[in-house]
Amino acid sequence: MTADIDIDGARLLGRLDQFAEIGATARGGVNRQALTGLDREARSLLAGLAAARGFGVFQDPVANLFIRRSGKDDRAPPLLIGSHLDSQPAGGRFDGALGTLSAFEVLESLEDAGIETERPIEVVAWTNEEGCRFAPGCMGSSAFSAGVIPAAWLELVSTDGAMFGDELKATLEALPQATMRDLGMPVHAYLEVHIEQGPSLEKEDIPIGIVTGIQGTRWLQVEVSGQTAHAGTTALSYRRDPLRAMISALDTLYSTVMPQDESARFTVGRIDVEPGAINAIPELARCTIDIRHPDSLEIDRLNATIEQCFHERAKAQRCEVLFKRSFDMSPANFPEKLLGVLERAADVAGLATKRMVSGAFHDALFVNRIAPSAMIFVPCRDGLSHNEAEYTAPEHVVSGARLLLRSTIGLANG
Ligand code: HGY
Ligand code: MN
Ligand code: MN
Repeated sequence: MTADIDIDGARLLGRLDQFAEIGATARGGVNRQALTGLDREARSLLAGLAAARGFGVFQDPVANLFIRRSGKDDRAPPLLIGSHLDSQPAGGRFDGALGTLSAFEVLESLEDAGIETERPIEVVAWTNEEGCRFAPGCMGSSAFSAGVIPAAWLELVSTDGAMFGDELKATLEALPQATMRDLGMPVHAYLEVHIEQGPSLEKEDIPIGIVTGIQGTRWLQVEVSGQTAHAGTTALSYRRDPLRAMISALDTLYSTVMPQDESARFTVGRIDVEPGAINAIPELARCTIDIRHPDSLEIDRLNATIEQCFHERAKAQRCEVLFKRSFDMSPANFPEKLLGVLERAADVAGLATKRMVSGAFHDALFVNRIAPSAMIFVPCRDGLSHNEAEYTAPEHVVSGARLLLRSTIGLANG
């Protein structure tokens, strides 16, 4: 009965183009950051497409968006499929949108084929997966799985000066047609299609990655404070320059962390200095640090090394240093049972697969805390992501959605 059902590849590719116009950048990427007007525009577009197909549209208090297709047993916990619609500031058109729109394509294909599933199926677009406008990342999925929105989030100020609480309220109000539902619910299982955001599938010419787990991530906000003073009249012995301390610490960390451990990732994504005058020694130097590792003990060790290095270099410049942890995601593995479902479905679809760990974090990690979850990776050109040149070939877009359709039918009827 379901052997002849397939996704409509042209429709899916058209949807990707349609959503890529929302926040399109001059260099072919998207800047559709979480809880901005553009994010709200993308959510409204998806909600409108859903309503046009007669699907239910829901949102929860952290603005996760759910598109529901009923099942024979409508009281059964739904199968969730989806990803996110928010992007990086200089992001690509596939990161997040591919998984969300592939999931919507699955609903439409089931509807077109008139196939009724045992369980309801819900497409989900998680709020603020990227975490770059408001840290932490995965706010929607982590609040959903924890069943609570941390009160501190409401006071968070974004990189562009907005308050999270205000932006969340505006986002919820921008979708009056969505039925509000409580935070969290029983979920049968969760599947997410995503671009690999790394080079291995393309290098090995394999169309599908079966993601066995996700490495750990920790974000630090570092602030070094010294004394602002005149650039021309302040001799070296009088200077307490926080930027000098920061650059010295970062130089050591860049030269040691990744060169000494090829599994470690150390990234400084943003630096800012106050007061920022050309002729004044800085008072404050701030930077963000993103550390990743498959082993959580190594993340702790890296964190300690970073703090020690900064404290030493700050002391040498008679400065102070403060650390704030804005995101902490322990590594996790997905259940073998679900990996097998994906591999068998890929077999039937004639798609070669390889198992792999994700270097990027994803909402699936948090959903996996309350329901068996798994991810399907598709190749992206040169492994490039979080870059406007991010690209996945149409045949890989179609293969990922096709596997999602097959796995969804199996899980929604199993
Ligand atoms: O940063 C990440 O790993 C994800 O792509 N937002
Ligand atoms: Mn993503
Ligand atoms: Mn991303």
